[in-house]
Amino acid sequence: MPIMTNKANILVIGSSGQIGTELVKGLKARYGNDKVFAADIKPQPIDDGVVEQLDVLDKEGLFALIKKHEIKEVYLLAALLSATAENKPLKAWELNMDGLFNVLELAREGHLTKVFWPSSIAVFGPTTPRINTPQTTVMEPSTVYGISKQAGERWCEYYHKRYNVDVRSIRYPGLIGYQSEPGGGTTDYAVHIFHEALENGTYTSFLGAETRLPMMYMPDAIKATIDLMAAPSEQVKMRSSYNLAAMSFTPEELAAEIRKHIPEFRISYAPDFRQQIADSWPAVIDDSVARADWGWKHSFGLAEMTNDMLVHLGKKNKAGVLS
Ligand code: AKB
Repeated sequence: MPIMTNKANILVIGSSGQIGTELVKGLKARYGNDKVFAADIKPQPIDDGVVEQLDVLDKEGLFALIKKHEIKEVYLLAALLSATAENKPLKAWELNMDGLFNVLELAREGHLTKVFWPSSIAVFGPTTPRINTPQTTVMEPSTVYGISKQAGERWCEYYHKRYNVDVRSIRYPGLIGYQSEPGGGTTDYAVHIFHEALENGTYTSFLGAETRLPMMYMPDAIKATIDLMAAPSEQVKMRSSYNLAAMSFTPEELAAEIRKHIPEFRISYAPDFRQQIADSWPAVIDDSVARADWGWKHSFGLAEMTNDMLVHLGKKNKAGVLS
């Protein structure tokens, strides 16, 4: 049974990705199966519904889908993440910016009432304070992904101020979940490590042992996203994007936490080009503004997240390492 009724029809674009896979389930649980529609450029089958094929760069196709399902709210998750974007800078700029413009324009034209667009800790750069990075601070991103997110934030704020578009956003930290694979980010190691620990007992990290980054367990991220979109408009004071935090750890600290469950687990380090990206990002985020404005609160720290990941992945693991 859905928790809430009388909600507008919702479209999740990028529904087959790391966040989309879990967000569709979370939205259906909150608002009901019949209210939530999924679309992706490469649709993956889901248990309880159809996934439409959609390239968000095709504005006419997007508009047709919005009309077909009487969509009023869009969660736009289609994007190239930090590591992939470094290999395809122009493609990343096109997808990350034009996809956003297509959705913002449909909202400006009055076809949508609310838009969610994800930003990232990648909006910060090497000149940003790395510890307790404030909501408002120096932002000189050095990656294509970060530049696109920084520009996107400015455009979201602009569309809100100039056209009254109700657009809301979160600067996601690295996200960790057991239901979906990450796709091309710098923080992906924190998901891969669990799979490798359970399957092989070893993992080679592409970030160095002491690289501290902000991270969040997926159930917290999904709850934050849905809660932000459900918050009364006057509580959403930041129309660029909100800092959001739950935990910060290094690969070494994560490995030590995994070893509490799998004592024989071993980690080694072979940093690659993603090290430079990680080094340009904050280590610890100050999210007090989100907590004050719309009541954000995380539930999972390092120990709780690690335990939950291993329980869920362990159950799926044929070798039954944890059972
Ligand atoms: C990435 O690593 O690119 C993403 C992000 C922090 O936005 N997970």
